[in-house]
Amino acid sequence: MRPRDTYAEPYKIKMVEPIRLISPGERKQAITEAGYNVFNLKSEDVYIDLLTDSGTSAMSEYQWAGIMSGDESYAGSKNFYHLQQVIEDITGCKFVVPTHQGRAAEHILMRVLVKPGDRIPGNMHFDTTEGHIRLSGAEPVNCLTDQGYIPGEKLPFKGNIDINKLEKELLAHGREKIPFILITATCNNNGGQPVSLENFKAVRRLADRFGVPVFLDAARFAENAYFIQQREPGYRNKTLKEIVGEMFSCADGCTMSAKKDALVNIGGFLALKSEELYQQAVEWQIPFEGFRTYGGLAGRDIEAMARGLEEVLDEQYLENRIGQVQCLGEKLIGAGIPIVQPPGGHGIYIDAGSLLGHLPHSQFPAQALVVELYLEGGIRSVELGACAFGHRDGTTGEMIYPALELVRLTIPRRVYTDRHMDFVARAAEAVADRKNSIRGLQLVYEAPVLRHFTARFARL
Ligand code: P71
Repeated sequence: MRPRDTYAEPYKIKMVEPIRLISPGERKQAITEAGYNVFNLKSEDVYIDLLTDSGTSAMSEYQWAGIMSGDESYAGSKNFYHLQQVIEDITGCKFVVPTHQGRAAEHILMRVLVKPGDRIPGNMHFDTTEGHIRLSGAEPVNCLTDQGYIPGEKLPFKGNIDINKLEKELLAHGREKIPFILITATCNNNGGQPVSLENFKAVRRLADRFGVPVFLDAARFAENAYFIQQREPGYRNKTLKEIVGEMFSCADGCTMSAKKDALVNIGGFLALKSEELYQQAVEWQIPFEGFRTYGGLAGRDIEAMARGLEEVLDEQYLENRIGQVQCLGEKLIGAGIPIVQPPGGHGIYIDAGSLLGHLPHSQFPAQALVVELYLEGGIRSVELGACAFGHRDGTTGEMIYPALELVRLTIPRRVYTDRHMDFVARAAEAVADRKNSIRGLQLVYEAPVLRHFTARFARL
């Protein structure tokens, strides 16, 4: 990876979307009316939107040109065949089930393979995956290495599965209860941390011993491959395509939210190596998503997805992408702001529990920081702490809090420049400078499930 100041973005800007920083008074009014929950803000009241990297990418001229060649036939659209060819070329999976987004691919995979009482081990399942596993009556089992949970631990592959934990799980429950293992790469929930190829291979060997298939949650597969090329001994001179090929050689298929590394605003797919499984998947795809060649998407969206997948393994694109995230991380560290280390692929996760050490979990320190970042600079970030992950004990009703109080600054792909990132870093620094005067929040409304999307707060 070259130093950030020795190169510039590998693209120039052809179209711009105006953004505006509304006044401090207007921001105060907007966040108050939003019940101190940034999900309730109008995006026009946001200056720099770091809520998610999902579906927020800027498409290229090649993708936009593809939009104009959408074949909107109900069956047999040429765009589907293009998508299939690109996916097979990258992943070796011959069979492609397009879906409206990633969670729909998860839904179909669970319908086909999971029965009540099953267990699905992985490094750390994403929220929607965990939701679908539970909806199938099965149990998600996170086998991430212990170091993966420690924010300050600067290891290269903190997304890795602990092979001993996985082996114990396989020995205890076996193939009868474990329909597959799922590797999420990069691992979103602990900071966008990559999985090494050594780990992929070790999981595959272990899975083979027990006759259990391996699937990949490939939402950020290209970013993961870039980290392998940069960090794993022996891969510096391999192309990203070769590395991705090796990653997928360890898997029987994947689910994909194309809203991330396929550089599109909507879309997803399930890709499979087995024709038999594919036939079963189509039986669920048709009633829930649509006919097998469009799966809930317009032909033009499928074309943009195929073209995004062709573009995302460009080394200069990934260097700039990962470099931008890392650069923001270094600026925050320089300002004394604690973050999850090392910076991950798609965002910076601020350790709000440690920054706002005077606020207990019950006063939502991460959410308080989200609010302050908005008030300071119109920046929208997302809370991954007591509100998103806290829940009540089934019997005692007592609150159980997560170990970490994090705020994610998620960077959309090809959207913001380094000057936007400088602005974000300066705003975060200004908030950190007045951290001791930041007050906590109190919940005034919470939904029974997924409360962070609709919660409302009051300031203490
Ligand atoms: C992110 C998202 C989007 C999101 C989804 C749900 C709640 C909040 C935010 C989505 C992922 C993901 C991984 C690893 C599957 C999905 C679902 N991430 N796997 O990080 O990160 O994909 O949204 O297309 O259904 O903001 P989908």
